[in-house]
Amino acid sequence: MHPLSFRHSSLLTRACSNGRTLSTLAASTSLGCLPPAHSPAVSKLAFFNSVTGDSSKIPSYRVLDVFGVPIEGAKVPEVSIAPFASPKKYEHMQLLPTLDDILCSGQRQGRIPFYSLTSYLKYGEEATVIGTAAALADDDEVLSQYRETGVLLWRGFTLDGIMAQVFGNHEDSGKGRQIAVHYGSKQHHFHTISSPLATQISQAAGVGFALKRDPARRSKNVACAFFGEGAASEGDFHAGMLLAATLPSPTLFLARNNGFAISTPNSQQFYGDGISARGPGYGVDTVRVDGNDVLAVMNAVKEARRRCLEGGRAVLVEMMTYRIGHHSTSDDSYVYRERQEVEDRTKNDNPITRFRLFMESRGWWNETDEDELAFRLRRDVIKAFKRAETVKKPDLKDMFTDVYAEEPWNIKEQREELIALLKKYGQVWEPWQNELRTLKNGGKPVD
Ligand SMILES: Cc1ncc(C[n+]2csc(CCOP(=O)(O)OP(=O)(O)O)c2C)c(N)n1
Ligand SMILES: [Mg+2]
Repeated sequence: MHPLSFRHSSLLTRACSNGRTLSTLAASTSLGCLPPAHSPAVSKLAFFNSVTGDSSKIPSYRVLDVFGVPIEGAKVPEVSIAPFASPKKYEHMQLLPTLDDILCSGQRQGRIPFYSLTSYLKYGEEATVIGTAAALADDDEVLSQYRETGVLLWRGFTLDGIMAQVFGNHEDSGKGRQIAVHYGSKQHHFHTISSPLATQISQAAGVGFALKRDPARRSKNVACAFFGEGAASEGDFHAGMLLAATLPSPTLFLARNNGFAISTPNSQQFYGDGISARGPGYGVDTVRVDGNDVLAVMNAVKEARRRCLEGGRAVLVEMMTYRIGHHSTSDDSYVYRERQEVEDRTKNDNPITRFRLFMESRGWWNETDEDELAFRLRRDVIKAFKRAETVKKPDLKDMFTDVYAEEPWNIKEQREELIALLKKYGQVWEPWQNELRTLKNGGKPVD
């Protein structure tokens, strides 16, 4: 589809939009208008259940077809004309499955206790993440779900930083207190990930409002909430959209619609036309985009961001993709979907292949580049993995700090109990002695 079109409901727009068409309609129908909605009165009883106004599905904006060829009328983003910009995107897209491959193997080997929820595993949602990262300013505030590690890496967060978090060693800024893949970095404007689904969506509306109130950042930065279509079933989605639409605030809602919420397919998640259909309900400019087309995602998010800043209000982008990997290391998706379906999607609509074909057609990439990249990424990820394995775990006392300004009685009680246990077993019981040796400061002092 071209050009890129953000839409309110055409049905509602036709009927009466912000009073603009009110006088014309009122004059032509002479039936009046219902305050306060400026809804023109009509004599024909008609129900509606479509934001396109004609019951058709909301279209998806696309630049490249599945063979990496720009579709007729599509605008190839300027930045990709520069040969150096596209390989950067491609490298980051390739880094994600490399990272997942090695970390998932590490989890299976028992070298890390848990690796979950990033799960690109093979190929999947790289275009949604890297296309967005490339379209945002590096200091836009990002509140992610858990599949958006690529944004952090795009902004320069290091592989050592990733590994420190996953291993929970003392170099982790969260001091090893978060579950794996729950990254966060103030420096990279990436808010620490929370496990309870959708909390980031309403928080983003608050962050957007804070940006608007800050003279130094007003009209310069947006707050972005990434979320899956499953998370959009939570009340927080509706609270966040309503808040950002009414206050209003420059908040960019980025839905990754990948077909599943763990084992629950889309058909059991919603009955309407995906997540896009909900945007106009909140008066929010909305676009649906082919999420496996990195250039389309980049174009759409750039324009969405521009609208956010210009109007100081919310915009919704729904990125249509497919979760190729299992949900996490705790999931076997072949229990609830056909292996063939996954293989077909991998083969026929692969975001990495599509972009690679595009770059090759421009003469920016070839087989040698591909081999060199694969070798380099694997080498770098393994090196960071092995290094993190040798780094000490955080100081034991960090377990009790940073959450409360003043230590509450129950935390004090737990800390004192640990001190007593350390005195009793720490120097004499071998399993404790071994464990304490892996900690910074040998597990001392706790008090
Ligand atoms: C409030 C809450 N309910 C349930 C879960 C368990 N859970 C973790 S991920 C997930 C599926 C989310 O699906 P979606 O938002 O579509 O994201 P995807 O994994 O597909 O990227 C569920 C149900 C949770 N973490 N929090
Ligand atoms: Mg999903």
